[in-house]
Amino acid sequence: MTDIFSAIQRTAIRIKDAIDTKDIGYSQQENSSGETQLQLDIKCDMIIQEEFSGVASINTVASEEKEKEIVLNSSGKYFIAYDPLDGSSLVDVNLSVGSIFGIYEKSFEAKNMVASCYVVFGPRVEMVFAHNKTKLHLLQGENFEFVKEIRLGEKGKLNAPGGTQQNWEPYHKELVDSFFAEGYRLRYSGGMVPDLHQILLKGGGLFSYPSTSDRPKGKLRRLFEVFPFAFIFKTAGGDATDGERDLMELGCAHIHDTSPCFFGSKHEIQRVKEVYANNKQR
Ligand code: P6P
Repeated sequence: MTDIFSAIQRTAIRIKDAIDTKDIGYSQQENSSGETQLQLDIKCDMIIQEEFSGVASINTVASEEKEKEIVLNSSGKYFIAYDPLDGSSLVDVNLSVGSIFGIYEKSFEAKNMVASCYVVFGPRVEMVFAHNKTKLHLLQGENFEFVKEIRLGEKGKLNAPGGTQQNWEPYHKELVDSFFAEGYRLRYSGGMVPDLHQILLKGGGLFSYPSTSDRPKGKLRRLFEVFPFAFIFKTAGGDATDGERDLMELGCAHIHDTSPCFFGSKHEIQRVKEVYANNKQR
């Protein structure tokens, strides 16, 4: 696993340089989710594949920016799914963005996830790596230095409600509003990585990207985004659900499948499950 940590460290340094390059605009290509790719998306995807190609323990990679997975070394142990630069369009308005990595053994299935990681590119470059514990690292020069273990409180105070509000189910709006009525503070930038990073570092709360009328299966991708953060939150003492099931119990029929998702402290996730269960019966 240290070889993968080191490879991710190398990608972070190269991606930080790529982000600092002046605006390199949109390409003529679309990714598998039909989103027009920034040239920066393509560059970051190339950087990660290049660095991972040199790691003998990596068998296969799957990128959010590519239709299919790619076998790098058929005798390798690990399968890595990654989003090279999630929320890349936020670079144009100078907001934080991030790379997300899900590390699996044998196959791209949540039950086979053994570690996950993200790198957040903000005023500082930080990495959170979850294996047996969830650990925060800060980029100092060419190396990430360990800062601390991240543990979530039982209950938090931040609320990050994603998705287009006019397309929420009424009971989802009631759920979100109930937290605000209890004094939770709105913290939502539109970047999954910094929004979840803030909840992890500020002791907890709730991030939600539900099923909506325009996206009944949610927007966020299971392999590249949902499973990695579910693993991180659960390892840090929090929880993660699709409203009904534990996110880590979900399957994944296609590498670009999505899921409604909620990540947070245990108290908030319990409330989500209760509200969704009550409305399932209606
Ligand atoms: P919305 C960015 O495009 C992204 O994939 C995640 O980083 C983020 O959480 C979500 O989409 C934001 O989506 O619909 O709220 O703008």
